[in-house]
Amino acid sequence: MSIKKVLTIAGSDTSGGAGIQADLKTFQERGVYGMNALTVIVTMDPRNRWAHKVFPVEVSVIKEEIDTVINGIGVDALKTGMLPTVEIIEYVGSVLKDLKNPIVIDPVMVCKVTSGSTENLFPENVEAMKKCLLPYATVVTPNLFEAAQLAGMEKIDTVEEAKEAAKKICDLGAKNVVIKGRKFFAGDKSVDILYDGKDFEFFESEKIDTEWNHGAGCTFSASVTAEIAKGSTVSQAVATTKKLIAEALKQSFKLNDYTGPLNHKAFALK
Ligand code: PXL
Repeated sequence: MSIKKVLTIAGSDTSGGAGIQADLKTFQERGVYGMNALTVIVTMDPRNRWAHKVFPVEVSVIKEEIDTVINGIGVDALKTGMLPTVEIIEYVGSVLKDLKNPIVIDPVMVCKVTSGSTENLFPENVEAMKKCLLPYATVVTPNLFEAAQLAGMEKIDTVEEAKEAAKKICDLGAKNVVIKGRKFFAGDKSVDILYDGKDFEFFESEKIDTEWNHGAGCTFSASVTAEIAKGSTVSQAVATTKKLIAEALKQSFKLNDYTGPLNHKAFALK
């Protein structure tokens, strides 16, 4: 069988909506075979406003996981998600350096805990991501906060600032960057910006206002990875993904007072 094989090097979201759980669900729905190298286990405190705790996996274990998949099976494309320590980022970078396959870097820095808080969980990791991951990225998929951090900008409020950040991120070695900038335009549109080092492309969808959007970033990068593995260009992969994310957000649901995921079923092949 010629099913495409994809790997996610990412964390476990115990609540099931983000992390490797989102990645594997999305891979399944997009018709590719998903595998994982687990980097960290994330738990949430039901008695303290769902505060996140992170438990990194030993680098020696991550090494075995990656060896199992890459040398034991082989991949058509891979993505990275939450990489919680500088040591893990450096190790993963040393693996990416020698790979010929498309690589999607989701530079996870925040978990929306409550009230949309955007505090970098791992501020010390930004420099390591810039140095060890971005040079090997076929595409990097930051949200506005992550794009600003990678570009060394205080914040991104306008399309012009997003374009400036995209250029800075490509200057760090990424071949393409897609900045998920849903808040740029007032009204009912959500707009993402793709930059390929030369030209900008804008992707629009209906803006879905829901509190229950947990896992949207992981799902976005997983879908882009799956589409690229199947042969899409980066631009085609982003276009398909943008449409499906809007649908998945329409079908999202509440799990408890703090969190609710988008619905990965919306990614099903038609
Ligand atoms: O949504 C970012 C994210 C990524 N990866 C893992 C997570 C989260 C947020 O909860 O738990 C493992």
